[in-house]
Amino acid sequence: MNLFALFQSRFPTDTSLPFLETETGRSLTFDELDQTTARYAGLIQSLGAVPGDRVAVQVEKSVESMLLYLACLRAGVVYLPLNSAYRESEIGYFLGDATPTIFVHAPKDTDWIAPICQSLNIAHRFTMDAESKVQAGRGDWDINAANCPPMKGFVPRSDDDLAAILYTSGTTGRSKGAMLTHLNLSSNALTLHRAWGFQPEDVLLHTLPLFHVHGLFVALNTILLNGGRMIFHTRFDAQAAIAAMKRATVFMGVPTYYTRLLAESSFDAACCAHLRLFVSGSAPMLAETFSEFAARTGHHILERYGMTETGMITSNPLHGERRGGTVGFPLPGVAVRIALDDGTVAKTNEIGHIQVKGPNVLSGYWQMPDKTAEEFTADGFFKTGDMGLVSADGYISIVGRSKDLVISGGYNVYPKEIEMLLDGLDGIAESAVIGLPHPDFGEAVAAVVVKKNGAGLEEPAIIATLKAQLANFKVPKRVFVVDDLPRNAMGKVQKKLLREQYAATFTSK
Ligand code: MCA
Ligand code: AMP
Repeated sequence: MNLFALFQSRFPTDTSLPFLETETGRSLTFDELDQTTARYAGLIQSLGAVPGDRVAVQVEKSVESMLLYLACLRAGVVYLPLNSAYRESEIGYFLGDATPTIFVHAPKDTDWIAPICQSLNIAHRFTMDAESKVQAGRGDWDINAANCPPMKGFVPRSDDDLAAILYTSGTTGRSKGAMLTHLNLSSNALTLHRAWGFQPEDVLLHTLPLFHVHGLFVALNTILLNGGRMIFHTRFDAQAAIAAMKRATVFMGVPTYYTRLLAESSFDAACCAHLRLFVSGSAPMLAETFSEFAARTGHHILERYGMTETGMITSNPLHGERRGGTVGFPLPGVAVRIALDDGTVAKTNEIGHIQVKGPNVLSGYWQMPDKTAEEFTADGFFKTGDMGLVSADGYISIVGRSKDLVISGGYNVYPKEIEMLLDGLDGIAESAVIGLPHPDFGEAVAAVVVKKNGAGLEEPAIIATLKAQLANFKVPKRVFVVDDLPRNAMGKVQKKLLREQYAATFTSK
């Protein structure tokens, strides 16, 4: 079934009711949602985009950006959201790889985006403004859509048809487009909606970005299935979130959101009196955060675990013990196993590779059949790259990663991508990029570099050079210059030693 049609089937009978309200007091009714997505879908069709074509979008979070996602589902095209922090070379790669028919971007980026689109022969390029602008959502996308005949109904799609492609970086430094079908998204949203006990009176406080799985599929799809309603903030701001909690029943965030809430001295049980559920994921939550939150508010944060490729895999229970430091149980319909190196299944409390199978798991990586085959076992389980164990009473804990990955403030950073850029800089002989404990972001990116012949760029210049080429959250917050990188007998850089050596960099103040 087309996922948009599934959402629509859950909308209230009285479609003049509001679906969302923003922090600036703007509201959007179900009627308006229907009419605008019909016009957007009409524009998509009138541009000649057919089911399966990609529509790439790199804009700031706004009501209109959310409606554009829904319009893509409605028109049967493949939605391809891109983090608004991505820079020229990152966007060039994604557009070149995904070859979208339409690209919608922020007006402020036109100078560097227009030449990329021209060189890649992207047929249609439009702009969409940020929510904070006076005419929210206005840009030439909205102006063109206003004159377009609205689409009636929706384009039928079957379970296996693609709904979205989301790029995730890889340990080889080359990003892969995870192909997600209508079934992948609908099955996971239906599962979460049930598992987290959504009721008609729920109100979701949405403060997450809309270009990654957490904000787009976990939060938004679930509340759409619930037939609304949502308080919509364009970014996470702890004080604004606390103020909005008076009217919300459910909140979802990455661990950094919770540490920032706890850093507000005014944040207490009274602020959360209206809420029934706090959900955390995308990165490990420290046990201290879990217990401090419980002590301060009386709420036990429900931690869950997932991936771009799989949607949500496990969750702590809604009813029953939510255990800090664990990610709970496999979600209904999702098979999870802990495999040892030899392929056998681990015993209780034995650490192994987390593997997953179910209707939530991606259909493959865009135009990378070999990479897709590598990431699945012979019996069809997806290899997450996370290491974990199952306790005697069934709780799963993530204890590490077999993939070289840093998660900073909920965003994934693959060291290889940054090391390749560093190694290409004049005067750098080699580099190692690591994640170090950080009080705000959980982990922060740092680089250790060896200069060629002792000469070349210093830390500020290296950081400035990387800032021009990389999304800001990937840029190392510190660069250490050393004479040699520690290596083992096989010649492999020993990142563990570097992580130990620089462990106190961000925490010792
Ligand atoms: C911003 N900065 C960061 C990050 N965000 N540095 C490291 N890590 C970050 N995550 C830097 C900027 O480069 C800038 O540095 C400075 O911090 C201030 O930027 P600003 O934009 O003002 O920061 P912010 O608005 O306070 O953002 C921090 C944030 C945000 C609220 C934690 O990063 C965020 O919303 N993260 C959520 C990510 C997310 O949705 N992840 C889900 C992925 P400078 O001044 O030097 O330029 S989905 C997923 O992982 C799976 C599927 C799952 O399980 O959910
Ligand atoms: P992404 O590539 O953005 O989909 O990130 C997926 C990765 O985030 C997973 O493979 C895990 O390493 C990590 N992750 C997500 N949720 C959690 C969690 N609750 N605890 C620990 N790691 C998590």
